[in-house]
Amino acid sequence: MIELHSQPTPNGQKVMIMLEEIGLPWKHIDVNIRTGDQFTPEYLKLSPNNKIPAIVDTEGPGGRYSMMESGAILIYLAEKTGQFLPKDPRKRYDVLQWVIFQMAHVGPMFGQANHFNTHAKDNQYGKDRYNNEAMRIYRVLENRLRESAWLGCDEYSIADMATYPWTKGYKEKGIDKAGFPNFMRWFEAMEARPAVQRNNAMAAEIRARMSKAAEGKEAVNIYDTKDNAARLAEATKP
Ligand SMILES: N[C@@H](CCC(=O)N[C@@H](CS)C(=O)NCC(=O)O)C(=O)O
Repeated sequence: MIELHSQPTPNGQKVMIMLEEIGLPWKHIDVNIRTGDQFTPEYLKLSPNNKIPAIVDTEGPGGRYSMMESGAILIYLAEKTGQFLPKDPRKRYDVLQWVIFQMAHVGPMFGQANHFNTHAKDNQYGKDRYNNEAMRIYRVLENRLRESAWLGCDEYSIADMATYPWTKGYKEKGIDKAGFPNFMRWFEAMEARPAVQRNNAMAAEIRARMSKAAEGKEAVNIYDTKDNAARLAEATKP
């Protein structure tokens, strides 16, 4: 059994898609980062960086095994099941490059763009820096998908699952078929997959359940980095 300790943000959803694709038994354990669940001592044992997602594999290497970092989790699940990370060395390294591109660029830069657009609207420098970078990254995706059916290689892989949830806001960025035809072909192919459709439905259900459970609880400002550092220090005091 795989326990996914998470919330359906893009980083949480990429693991949900993989779990739906591989068909291992799994369950979602809600960790609400808006009410500070990521700072409990129990959760910090799974994810010392106080971020979601984390998994626990009750039948991992040497027994119960936990891990953090969504890219590492995707590679782990691919290797555990022999699915969505090709065995052929060239294809395998191609897929790993694009998984790491997602982890190093798509997620962090799109995340910063969302942050400045939503929480620092007066900061023109921040908005320009990250919105421009997000557009450059969409161009990298378009160029890759012009030469390759899927992001990693000619097969659907964990690179596609890692990237898709981060690109759901493409319309707000002005991305369309005229300017980004290969990205759009790929995005539509992603949304045609039953596992992706199940993820999208489940993500909405889990979000509703978590919002209800959070009613009346005090919120944590996850954008207050000073408060985050203090919470981590307090939770992990020797
Ligand atoms: N590189 C990490 C990033 C994880 C991450 O940033 N998670 C966010 C939600 S998408 C989070 O848990 N934030 C809570 C916090 O900052 O306290 C991964 O891919 O797993």
